[in-house]
Amino acid sequence: MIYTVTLNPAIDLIIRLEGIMTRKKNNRIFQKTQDIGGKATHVSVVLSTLGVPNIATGFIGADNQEILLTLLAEKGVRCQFVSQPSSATRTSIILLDQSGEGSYMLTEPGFQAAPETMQRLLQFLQNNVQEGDWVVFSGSPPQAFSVSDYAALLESVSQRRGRLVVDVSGAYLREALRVQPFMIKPNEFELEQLLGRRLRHTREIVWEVERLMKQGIRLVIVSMGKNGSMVGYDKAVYKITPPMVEEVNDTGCGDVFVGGVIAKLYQNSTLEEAIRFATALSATKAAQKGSSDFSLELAESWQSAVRIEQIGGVDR
Ligand code: TA6
Repeated sequence: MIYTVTLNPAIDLIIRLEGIMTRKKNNRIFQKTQDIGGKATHVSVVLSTLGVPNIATGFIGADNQEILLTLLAEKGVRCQFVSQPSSATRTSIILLDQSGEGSYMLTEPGFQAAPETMQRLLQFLQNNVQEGDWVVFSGSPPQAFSVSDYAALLESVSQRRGRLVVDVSGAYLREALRVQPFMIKPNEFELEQLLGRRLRHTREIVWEVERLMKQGIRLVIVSMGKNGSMVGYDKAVYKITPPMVEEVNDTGCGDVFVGGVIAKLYQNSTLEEAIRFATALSATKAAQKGSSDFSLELAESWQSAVRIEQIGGVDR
């Protein structure tokens, strides 16, 4: 079983504007839609679409939970969130104009998780996670969520010999490295934040991927948007180049990538097969209007356009 943990889910409000967004001008909206947000929720959408058994959990604000739970149910996702009373699940506003330059994302902080809510999630993981299960922590924790609480959730999985996947930033990522997750997926900025310095050349990223693998992280992925990703696995480091696509909405591409990698590895594909598929699937997400849409059909045909080249390795 795979559990996806979204500690701060969101309802994405996708707003599409006529023309190019301009200050001091009436920027007219021509489309407004709601979609799934919060990162690990997107991973569950990919897993459910591919028929991989998974449960979406985490925290959810009771006041408006039906909106997100309905969106997830429509995508076939089985949910067991910890619902916090008198709290609202936040909104992430995704602004898209017609410049083709990518989205603006405006995210609310969301509600603070009460101690009782945290304990309920911890109890859920302790009662359900079994050896060999995957547990995916993806997305920012709620405001004021302590690093020690985050560590307690990770430890509860490690103690049950679950396979940890962590896609988070800052102090939470630093804490996650301590329990040696199976997989991490920082983007370039999050990796620089972790190191406290800029990474100006590809070679520097390769070195850091090699260093993280030496620290015991089995699968290190550094996502680089439309420039693809750097992947470290089994002592080798690969540069992954995605197919070129006409971008409609870049929101959620990283999460679809994570879902694609996990789904394929769970189904015993090789790493190359998993990365090739996930890169193509993530590219199809960029070509869709929503936050959680992608195309399996397009991904199948785009896989051959994904370039994978080894550019480093721990023993090279
Ligand atoms: O990665 C895409 C996305 O999940 C959006 O759907 C939006 O909800 C945002 O990221 C939330 O990011 P955060 O890091 O605040 O959890």
